[in-house]
Amino acid sequence: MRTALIALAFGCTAARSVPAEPVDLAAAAREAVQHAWNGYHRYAWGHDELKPLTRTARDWAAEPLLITPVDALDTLILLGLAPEAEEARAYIDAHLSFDKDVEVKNFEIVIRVLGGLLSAHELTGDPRLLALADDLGRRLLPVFDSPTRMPYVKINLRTGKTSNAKSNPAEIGTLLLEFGTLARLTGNDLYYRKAKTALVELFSRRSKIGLFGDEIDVETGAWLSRESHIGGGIDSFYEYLIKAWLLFGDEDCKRMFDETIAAVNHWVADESHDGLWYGVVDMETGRRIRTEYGALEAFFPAVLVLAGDLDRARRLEESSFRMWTSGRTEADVFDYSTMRPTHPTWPLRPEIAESAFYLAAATREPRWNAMGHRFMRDIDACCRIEAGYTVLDDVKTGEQGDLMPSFFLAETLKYLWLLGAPDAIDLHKLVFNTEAHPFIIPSRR
Ligand code: DMJ
Repeated sequence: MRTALIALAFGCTAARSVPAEPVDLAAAAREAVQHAWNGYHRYAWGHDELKPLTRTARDWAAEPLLITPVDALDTLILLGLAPEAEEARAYIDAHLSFDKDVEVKNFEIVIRVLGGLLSAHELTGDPRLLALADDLGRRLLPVFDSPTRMPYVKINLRTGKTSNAKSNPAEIGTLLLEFGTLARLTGNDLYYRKAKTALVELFSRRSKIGLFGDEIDVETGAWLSRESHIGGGIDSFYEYLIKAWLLFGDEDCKRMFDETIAAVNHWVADESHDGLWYGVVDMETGRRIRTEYGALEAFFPAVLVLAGDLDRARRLEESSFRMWTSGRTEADVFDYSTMRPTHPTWPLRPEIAESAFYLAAATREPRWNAMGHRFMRDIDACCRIEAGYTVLDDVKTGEQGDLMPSFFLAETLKYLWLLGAPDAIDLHKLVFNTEAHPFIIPSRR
């Protein structure tokens, strides 16, 4: 509370003295990882996430699933934080169990926990991490037992009881990288087939103009919302179509991606407001509904880079950066016709840094690294507190909330570090899942 008041009183850039240019972005991001990890370690160890303002812990359900350590483990490994990584790995090995009477969101558990276990297994060779992933994958399989074979939203890890048929393309179509990698590593092809079938079923429900809504009933297959965009509820579905092709060479996914990206660029892209943006349109008619973009949408330049469309990728990242610099950081929802936030929260999201990293890797242009400096500086100024980093409840005032989401360690700081150390990985040899967990491309091992 006190920190929030200080930020409000002085504006968050004045709340902490900030050097004009950090000397080294990779070093700054690595130090930030250490600070964030220390806060989690000190105040929330053994729990899912840290609440850094109150220095307490948050669990997603009645029993913790070690979300932060699992999500952060490959970041600790990649950044060379060996003692921290070893402690996290050993703790996960000894304490993580999925035999719990808890209901979880399939999508979140797949991208953060299944993804984190699989990438950490590939990086360390630890067989216990693969055994945990296999156990989790088996427990999650009943989600696909709907009349349409598209997954339910929630599942009880012990009983396998599923619930919530109201889903969306992101939650249905962001499973193939993890289940496919699990299939490859275990030899159990069922994992691949279930996730791929769900993706194909979803694709078969596209509108006549090739667009998808942002809510669908997985029991009836009927669309519950006709709003089409590149933001939350659809976003990573696009990402997995092209990444499943890159990771597994799946040509069906490439065909689905090519058709979809053409429709999105035709209908959803909006060049009428000073720069390239992507708004919200009706999936059946293409009629524009809102001029809203936001922090989640900022992942799209990365997808455009993977698609080889550097022109759109550059222009959209420049728009995202204008969104960022119009506040203290970026907003979750931003109206690009007024250049004002319509939903001013910012939960330490990674997407804008992720896209800057892909652009830097593809073009080697220094401006993306310069953007990374700005992101790191603003995050330090607005979100860094004694116990870690915390979300912003209002990017206009700098008012802080009380959570350090696990993706801040898994993604945001990893991508900032990579922006500063672009040669640390080879993007031709691995594919990042939507939570920034790297999977090795089997044909390039
Ligand atoms: C992450 O969990 C993933 O990047 C997901 O695809 C979208 N939301 C968060 C980060 O913003």
